[in-house]
Amino acid sequence: MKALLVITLLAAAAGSPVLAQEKQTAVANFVGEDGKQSGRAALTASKTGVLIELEISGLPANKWVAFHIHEMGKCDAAHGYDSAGGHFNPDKAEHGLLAANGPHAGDMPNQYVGQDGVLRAQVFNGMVTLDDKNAIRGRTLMIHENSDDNRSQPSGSSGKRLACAVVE
Ligand SMILES: [Cu+2]
Repeated sequence: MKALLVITLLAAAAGSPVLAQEKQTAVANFVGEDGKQSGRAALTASKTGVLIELEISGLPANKWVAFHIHEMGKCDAAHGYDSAGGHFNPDKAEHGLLAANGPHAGDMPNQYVGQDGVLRAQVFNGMVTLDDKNAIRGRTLMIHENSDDNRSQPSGSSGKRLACAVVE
């Protein structure tokens, strides 16, 4: 009888919306080149990947820019965000969504910055999770100054790192 009660309580806890939400969502606050907050992302896990909704201001207007997940969870503006390391690449693949032996799990399509210098996008990455296999919680989202050519090594000639956010 006691065992049955324990099982019932565990089941109730597992079904709790509060606990479920803790596992399935994350946020990331972007900092720009000057180290000041410049945007935000909301991340939601699904059965097959992670949806990333983002809005970032202060970017070069009317331009395609690269968007990646980088490996290390640190955004140090003073050193051009080198602190974030290379792309998140758990499978040791080549860089590039169109590369023969790619892509990195952290590779994602280029995004367009509007005339107001604001990037607004919803991007789905089916190669990662928030907390399970290929987890990205504790890693970084990165915007570069140029578009990614989707092929060249190691990072698609995407240039300087303009905005960085740790997934929390
Ligand atoms: Cu990058």
